[in-house]
Amino acid sequence: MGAPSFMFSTLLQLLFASLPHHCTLTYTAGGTWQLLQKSIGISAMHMQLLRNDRVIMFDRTDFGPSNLSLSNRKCRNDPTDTVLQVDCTAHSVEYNVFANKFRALTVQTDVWCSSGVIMPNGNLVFSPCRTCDLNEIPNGLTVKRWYAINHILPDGRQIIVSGRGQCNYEFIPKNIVANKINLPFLLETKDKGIENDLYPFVFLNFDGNLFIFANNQATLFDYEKNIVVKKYLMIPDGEPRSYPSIGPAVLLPLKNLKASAIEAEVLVCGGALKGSYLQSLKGTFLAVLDTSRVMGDMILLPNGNVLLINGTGPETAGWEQGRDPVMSSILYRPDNDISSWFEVQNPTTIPRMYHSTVALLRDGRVLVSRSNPHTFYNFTGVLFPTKLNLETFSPAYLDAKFENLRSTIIAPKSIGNSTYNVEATMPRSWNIAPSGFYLLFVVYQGIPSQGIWVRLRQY
Ligand SMILES: *[C@@H]1O[C@H](CO)[C@@H](O)[C@H](O)[C@H]1NC(C)=O
Ligand SMILES: *[C@@H]1O[C@H](CO)[C@@H](O)[C@H](O)[C@H]1NC(C)=O
Ligand SMILES: *[C@H]1O[C@H](CO)[C@@H](O)[C@H](O)[C@H]1NC(C)=O
Ligand SMILES: *[C@H]1O[C@H](CO)[C@@H](O)[C@H](O)[C@H]1NC(C)=O
Repeated sequence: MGAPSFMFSTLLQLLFASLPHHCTLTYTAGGTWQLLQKSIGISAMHMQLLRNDRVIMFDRTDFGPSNLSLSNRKCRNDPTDTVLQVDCTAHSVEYNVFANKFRALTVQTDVWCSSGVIMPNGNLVFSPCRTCDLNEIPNGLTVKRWYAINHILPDGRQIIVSGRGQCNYEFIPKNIVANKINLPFLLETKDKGIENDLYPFVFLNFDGNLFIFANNQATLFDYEKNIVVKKYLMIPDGEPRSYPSIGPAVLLPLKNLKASAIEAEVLVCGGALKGSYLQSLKGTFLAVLDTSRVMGDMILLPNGNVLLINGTGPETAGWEQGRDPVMSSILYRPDNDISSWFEVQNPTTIPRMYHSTVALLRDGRVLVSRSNPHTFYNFTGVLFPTKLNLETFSPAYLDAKFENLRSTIIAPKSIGNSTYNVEATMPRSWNIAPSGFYLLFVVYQGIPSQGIWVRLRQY
């Protein structure tokens, strides 16, 4: 894989999925749910799969004890914590996917409203290993950022965008001069009195620019020159999609990578009406934004479909104000005809409200955890009790009836009678796939193999 030496025409489209009013939902009752752990002791606000098939999960630390002891490890000692100054419980765990086991990790600073990204060497905040623990970097950022977003860049750096009161961005490793750079787009999209520039949706476009979506509009941004390359039309109803309206977004699979003009599409799904949170505090639930749901999670599956999972009905996002948990996940199949884009999957029994998380695993299952609309861990006397459990959703492609279609990736040497040589073309640009670890799947007739970890690196 060489250095990027070509230009694609820039054609980034926004796709707004509207459910259920504009599109037909197909009921396929696909997929199965499995409870993996009744309690992992913490409620996993953030989850990240690592290259050793372990998932790092963490929660905030400032709400008192969790349900998992730190055992003989160093207790957290924070004189400024208003709830518990010496805390000997864990707020982070490492989950071993294939052993279905977890162990406590130590997190000393409050990671509430944080964000993270895997670096090209496969490290999150630390090198994944069997026994190591989190290693915190003092003053890792130039400014304090709550609700920021990170993205890996073609050259291996990461960019961190937004944060409360921060209409700017910065890099890790830090720029030697002026690491904090203004991003006026975040200021322009702000509604009065509402911090809707938080957790913006950020994707790397194939032309090297960043696609940034905040509130109800998007821009294509050149972060090196600090210039707006393109402004997209405001979404048709003008209602907010990003935080605090909390509709998720996903970059759909890039196709025709060999063609001279490729097209990138970002799917934004969900969101709540402007002001709905404040209204709900006064007891009024504005149930009108007909874009599916809020606080859902979206995840790209190996076969290019998107799973929409978790969340609540369309009234409002955030804290105790969520109602009507949506129990059935929905599969979005972009290659289908528009009449069968959305398929409702089998429901489960556990509502996933504020702060739920999902992660795709190497075997094609989707890990689902957490739901905690409360400031504390409240297990009784509340509408939606705090969930400390862990479960998986297995999309229908994992059904036993598809076993005969499932490919197996074997070591290149053992090519034998019933095996095939598959030729894979690496993306030609680091913009499309920045160096790092990737899951590689072979998909045959929509049925993915188990993934293997591959590493793309620049020499
Ligand atoms: C967490 O611990 C509390 C207090 O010991 C207990 O009441 C509760 O059942 C535990 N919850 C879970 C999900 O383990
Ligand atoms: C939630 O838990 C906290 C801490 O244990 C407690 O102070 C609070 O009253 C609980 N809230 C409810 C609604 O039970
Ligand atoms: C979210 O995931 C949980 C997993 O427990 C499930 O119970 C719930 O039904 C899911 N919600 C949606 C909208 O699919
Ligand atoms: C090839 O076929 C033989 C006999 O049918 C079988 O024993 C062997 O395991 C097969 N090898 C592979 C790699 O599938």
